[in-house]
Amino acid sequence: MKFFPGCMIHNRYFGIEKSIYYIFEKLEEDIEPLYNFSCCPAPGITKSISDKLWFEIAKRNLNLSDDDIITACNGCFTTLSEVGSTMGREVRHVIEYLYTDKIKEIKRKIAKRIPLRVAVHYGCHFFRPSIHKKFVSSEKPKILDKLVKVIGSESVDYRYKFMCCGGGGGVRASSLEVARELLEMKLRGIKERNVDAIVVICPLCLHQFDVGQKELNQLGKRYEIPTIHYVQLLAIAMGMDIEESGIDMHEITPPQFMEKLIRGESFEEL
Ligand code: 9S8
Ligand code: 9S8
Ligand code: COM
Repeated sequence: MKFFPGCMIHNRYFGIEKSIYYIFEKLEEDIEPLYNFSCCPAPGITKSISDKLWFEIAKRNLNLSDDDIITACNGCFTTLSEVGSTMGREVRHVIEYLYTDKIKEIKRKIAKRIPLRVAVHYGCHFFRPSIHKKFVSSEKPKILDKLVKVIGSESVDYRYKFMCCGGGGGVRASSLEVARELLEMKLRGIKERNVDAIVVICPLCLHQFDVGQKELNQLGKRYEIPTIHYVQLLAIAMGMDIEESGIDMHEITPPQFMEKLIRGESFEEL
């Protein structure tokens, strides 16, 4: 299996990459980096400029290896799985892989439970459009809610749970005001439910929730909800050092959250 990190994980959120290697080692599954990759290219931006450019660059990335490819970014998953399907190649999102192939194994490899109340955010490209995402419900997916439960956390529903975070499709890059408005709609719904954290499965969603809250706070708002990629949370639950997960590089890291991550709940306490 080859891991395709894409631009954001490779350059900014490498704790996500480290977490994946840690998880795969614990699961005794082989995984290697895909060398010489370029931007996938991003579906919301490149595809809207040129279908052909989008297709050809994705094809080059896929042709770098004959192995199965796995990704932890929703945008990369959309591009590579859609182009891959025309070439007879299967590309998987790590969350779908962990849920479908490894959920029992994960249960056995948890070193400490992490009892948090969390708001999960799927992100558009994981489950839409339904014609390309047949493995999951495009109306009301449950995969992530169930994966969160496996590590001892509780997933709570909130307003606009299945709405876009406002970061993708070039919105954050081209129109920060619109991106902020969408983000705040989500954040208000999440804040009402009084959660410990937001759990995402895409580095751009992570960026939008984390850096986006900091930007809102600079405008006089008050949001302090930490955001974490599911693989970071899982790696910590499997025993990885919190520093390795890269969470301390995120903007919003309230001490009480960090403590809960470190402490967890060992099985003896249960
Ligand atoms: S690569 Fe370049 S911009 Fe991005 S992170 Fe995920 S989607 Fe694919
Ligand atoms: S939601 Fe709507 S387009 Fe997306 S996948 Fe990640 S970034 Fe957040
Ligand atoms: C979002 C990717 S994960 S893109 O901005 O829509 O291309």
